[in-house]
Amino acid sequence: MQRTLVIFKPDCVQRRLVGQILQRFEAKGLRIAALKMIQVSKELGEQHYAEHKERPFFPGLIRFITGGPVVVAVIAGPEAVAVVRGMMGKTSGIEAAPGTIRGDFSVSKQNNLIHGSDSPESAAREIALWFQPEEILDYDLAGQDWVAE
Ligand code: DGI
Repeated sequence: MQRTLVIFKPDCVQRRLVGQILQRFEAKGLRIAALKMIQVSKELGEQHYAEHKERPFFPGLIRFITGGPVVVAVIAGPEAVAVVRGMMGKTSGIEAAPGTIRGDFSVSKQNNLIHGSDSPESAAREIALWFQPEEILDYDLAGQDWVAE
């Protein structure tokens, strides 16, 4: 069982797509381990995207991620990091394959609806940044044996 951080970005909330996209993760057989809506501060946005600090798009990216509320989740399941990345598709919605979240709902590189951690190491860092340990729940799901062995 692995955990990954998923952010339903401000464009996702504004376009009323949170439910539809969250549903894809549930239908896949992944599990919601934590979920909340927050207004991202400039400080949190800059910490989250620290690796892009020197990139020309960084100021716009911070304006975007702080531009409206987000829904943030910890999603858990077998190989959850890679499974969620695959479901998201390429960064640019123009290049992302049909059938992926970005491929189906985005035509933008910045307004690409969703963030998913890119490695187990990033997931650990990002989950600690966005959630307190007591906000993340471990629980049994009825019928789990029918989802994965
Ligand atoms: O992990 P991803 O979200 O697929 O992509 P990433 O970690 O390389 O970049 C983080 C976010 O930064 C991405 O979701 C959108 C934004 N971004 C990345 N490259 C560009 C960009 N935004 C603009 N405007 N232009 C870019 O080239």
